[in-house]
Amino acid sequence: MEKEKVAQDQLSNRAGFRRLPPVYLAPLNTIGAIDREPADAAIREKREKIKEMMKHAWKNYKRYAWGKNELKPVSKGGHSSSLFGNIQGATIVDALDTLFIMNMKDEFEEAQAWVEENLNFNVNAEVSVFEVNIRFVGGLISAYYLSGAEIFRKKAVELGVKLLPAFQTPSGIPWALLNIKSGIGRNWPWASGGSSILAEFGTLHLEFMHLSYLSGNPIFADKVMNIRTVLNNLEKPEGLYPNYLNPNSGQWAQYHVSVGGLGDSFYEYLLKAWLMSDKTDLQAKKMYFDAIKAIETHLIRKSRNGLTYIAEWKGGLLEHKMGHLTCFAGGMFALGADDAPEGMTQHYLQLGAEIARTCHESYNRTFVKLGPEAFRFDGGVEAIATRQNEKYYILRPEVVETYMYMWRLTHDPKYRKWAWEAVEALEKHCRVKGGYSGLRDVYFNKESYDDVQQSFFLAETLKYLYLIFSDDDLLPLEHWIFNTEAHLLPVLSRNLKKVEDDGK
Ligand code: DMJ
Repeated sequence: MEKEKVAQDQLSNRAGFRRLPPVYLAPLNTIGAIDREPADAAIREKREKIKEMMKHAWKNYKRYAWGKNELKPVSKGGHSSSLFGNIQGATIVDALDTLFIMNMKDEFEEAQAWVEENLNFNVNAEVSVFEVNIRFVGGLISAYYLSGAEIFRKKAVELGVKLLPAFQTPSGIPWALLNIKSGIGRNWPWASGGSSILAEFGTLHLEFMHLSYLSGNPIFADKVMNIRTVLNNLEKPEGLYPNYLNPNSGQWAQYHVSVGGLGDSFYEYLLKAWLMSDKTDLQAKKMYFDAIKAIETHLIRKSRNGLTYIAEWKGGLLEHKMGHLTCFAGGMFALGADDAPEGMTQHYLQLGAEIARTCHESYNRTFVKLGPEAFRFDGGVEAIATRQNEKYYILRPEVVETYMYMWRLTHDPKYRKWAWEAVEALEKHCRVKGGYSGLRDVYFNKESYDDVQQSFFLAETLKYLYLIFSDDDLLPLEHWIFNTEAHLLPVLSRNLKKVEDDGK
């Protein structure tokens, strides 16, 4: 009751809110969200194959795990992850926009019907604020902009309100975990000194800005702008952002810096906040370019044989390891290149290409041609996992995500070639009768399945692959921002009002 009251007070007490500038959204369902066949027959065929993969993943989820969060493709049942508490239907919400852009109308409609009838946030559930935001809030907002169906907007805002109590900490840096019934938050027990995690609280910005525009309530934007202010005001060691921040003191807790797990999408969201604001959010731009400059100085290295990699920084010492998660950074560097400080555009495009190459090597040096969770550059090895617990592949998207940006921005055919290699490897080693499964060891010549079809396989991996074999006018990058789960958020254009007025 107390939590409900706080949420209600926050929503009704509009007087004290700073007004947001008026923003005019693109007319729904217009800009490049409608399917178009590529002219080249060979490309069309490849794209069709990827759509068939989506059908296989969806059909089996529907048959064996409908309404559950994820599918167990080998044992053919539902898989529940503690990340969503007992919120259900992660695969359905994560898949919505992929179904839409692949023109899978019947499947989209059955997913929408499930959301209307069954998606329920009135549950006693402790959830990961980050995961629920990127998958559920992001997926619902994206489905709303693509389809115009009001239910998605309503559900996104309803969930956004449920997440607000997470911000009730002395610094306003949110808790990682929140019970969405009681409104009680806490941090991961393993996180250094009770800290919140940079990649988690730093990956709310895009969705929360849209929640404010979609609800007409600035509270969501205020919460994430406060996170921005706290981070901007803090002293940064060597210009770097540590992964751990204590929400009580508002101070860094441990000097561990990573562009992979625990840090990754914070940097991505700085860049995308700049792009999504139609390049008006100058603070985000500055923080992004300052951050990647420091990263380049302190974390990026070249191996003996010329592979560029991004290491992890621990209080000044480098661990020469790069995570699969870190591979998204190639696409990020390339996406931001155009707006780089003077003379640096080519440099960042090149850096993106080098990271793409390294990540491709990490795939190419395995038996299955899909990359491990982490690979190392020490002890005489390059781009190879040396520890048993780093050899798995869980259908992650980051490498094909980077190929997608590199393809769009350079049209170098090697990215389509590499993407196709990944498709063939997925078909050969991850496809099973009941869907797609992750692998326990990518160097082993006999598949050992982890028996999980991750929801991000449908949200991200298959979407990025499909886009690589589509024309550039399907979801043009100037109009759409992909959240970190590949959900689509339109640029909040400052010119649309003018266009509308001129058109009258
Ligand atoms: C996804 O949920 C998102 O891409 C997130 O940013 C990182 N982890 C997974 C995919 O690997």
